[in-house]
Amino acid sequence: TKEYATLIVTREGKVGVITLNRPKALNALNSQLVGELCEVLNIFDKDPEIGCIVITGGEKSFAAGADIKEMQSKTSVEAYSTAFLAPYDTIAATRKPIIAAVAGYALGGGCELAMSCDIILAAENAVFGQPEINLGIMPGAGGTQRLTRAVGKAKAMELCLTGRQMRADEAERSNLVSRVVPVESLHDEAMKAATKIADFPVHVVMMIKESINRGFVTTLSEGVRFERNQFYSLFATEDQKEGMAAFIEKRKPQFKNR
Ligand code: CO8
Repeated sequence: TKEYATLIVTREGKVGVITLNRPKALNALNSQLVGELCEVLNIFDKDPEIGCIVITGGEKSFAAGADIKEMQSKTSVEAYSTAFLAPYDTIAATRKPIIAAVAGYALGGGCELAMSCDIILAAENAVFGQPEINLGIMPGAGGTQRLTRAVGKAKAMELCLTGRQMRADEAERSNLVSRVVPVESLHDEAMKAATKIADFPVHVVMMIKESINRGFVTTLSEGVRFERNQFYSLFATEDQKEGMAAFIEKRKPQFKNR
């Protein structure tokens, strides 16, 4: 893989790992980092060898938000005409699952980045928040929307309106994160989950992700109908025949599309 200025990109088996790497700025998300991140996500998404993606940061900071030094002098005309935050749509549009493995700060755009992923795994020292109000702005990359869907209105309002930061245990209680693990095992736990996912047929994994996400943008009955049609379509696949035959023959399935 090519070298990136703001990321460390590796492949561990079928898992693509992206480590945000601007430690001196606590991984503040400048436009170069976000551009590189989108580029790598596109590469992994298209690569048939890759079944799952992990995005992580450092031990002290996952990402401390958008780069304030870069944003400071922006005008609203500039922000609008260059579609400043549009790259965030690329992250959410990635079709393969992304695990955010979060240690330390996930603030502002950092919290929004984690929430654009599919599973958030938190280290015990993780801190989540939308502190934009302290800067005279508001969340701009989905914070008011995704945080509310994850933790409910009262807590999202409180976090966005006061800028209060929430620690890992509270984030777990509030359903923002799937699990909390010790800092030193964050990488291994993320890799274990990602490897497990990447060993399943890629098309099934992608369909499950798409189906769950569809539920957020449509009604329950449309979501259920969408799910059902995808379910039916899987009976046209070799992996369905293999998966069920293997169960009945009491052996491990040898999936094709993985
Ligand atoms: N942008 C730029 N630089 C930053 C940022 C940031 N968000 N966060 C930290 N840094 C820099 C500091 O300026 C400092 O640099 P220097 O050494 O040159 O002074 C270095 O990182 C270390 O930071 P601190 O000395 O402040 O470290 P502390 O351990 O004392 O504090 C904190 C850590 C609490 C995380 C503190 O750095 C902080 O409050 N950071 C800002 C958090 C914040 O407000 N984030 C929200 C930003 S706004 C935003 O995200 C809008 C979302 C829009 C969508 C996203 C688009 C990409």
